Amino acid sequence: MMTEAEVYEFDLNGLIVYRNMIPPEDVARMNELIDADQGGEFPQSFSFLHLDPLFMNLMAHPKTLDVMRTIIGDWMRLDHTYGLQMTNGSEVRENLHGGLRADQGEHQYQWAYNRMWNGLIVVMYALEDVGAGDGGFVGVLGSHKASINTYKPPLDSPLVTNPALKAGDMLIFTEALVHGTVRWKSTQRRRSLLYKYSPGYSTWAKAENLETYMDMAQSDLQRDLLRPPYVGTRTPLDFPEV
Ligand SMILES: O=C(O)CCC(=O)C(=O)O
Repeated sequence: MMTEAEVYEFDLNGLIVYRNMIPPEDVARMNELIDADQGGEFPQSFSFLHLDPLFMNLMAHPKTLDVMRTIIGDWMRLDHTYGLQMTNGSEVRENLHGGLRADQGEHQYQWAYNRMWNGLIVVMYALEDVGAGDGGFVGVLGSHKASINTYKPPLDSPLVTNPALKAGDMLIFTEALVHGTVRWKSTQRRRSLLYKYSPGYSTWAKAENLETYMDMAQSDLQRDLLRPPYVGTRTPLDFPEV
């Protein structure tokens, strides 16, 4: 579970970074697998979960699930995954989106009974370094608790933060945070893997899209993470030791 200091930070900001989540040799292997799959193409958004058990294992990373237990609770499920990559030549649709109760109210952030309650949560792993000001992911710290949803700051506002990450780091944020993308400015490429998790009762993406991955799951834990949303008779995950 998250420490009190980590909960404080996530509550205050709506995002938190954990360092060194993927060992460098796995980062290198993942990049190789993705490069091989793309065969010289460089789509801005790509799928990867089917490419190798490494990616399915990352879905069930013990530390990540332990953190998500605090953020979502014991009945979490994988909602959907995709990769994002950019070069400084990529045409990026710069934007801010999300925010408290956006998307039919799904993007929620609330405290009740001494814990937080969340909707869709993004776990983003960097497979390449992101320097401050490189661009890519941006967020408005604290906006998951904003009282105004008719205004979003301009992208060049000092309220818009561009967190720095090293390859292998993990950035977690709630979709209730106002966030988005800006143009990539570094001469090195951006590449991130996004694993999005929901409470067990809800889904943001079409839940049936996950069916194709069931056969690739390596364990009951992975199969349980791939379950569609439901409540009655749902059992909590058998969490691995951290
Ligand atoms: O990382 C990015 O560029 C944006 C990600 C995003 O908008 C999202 O996960 O909803």
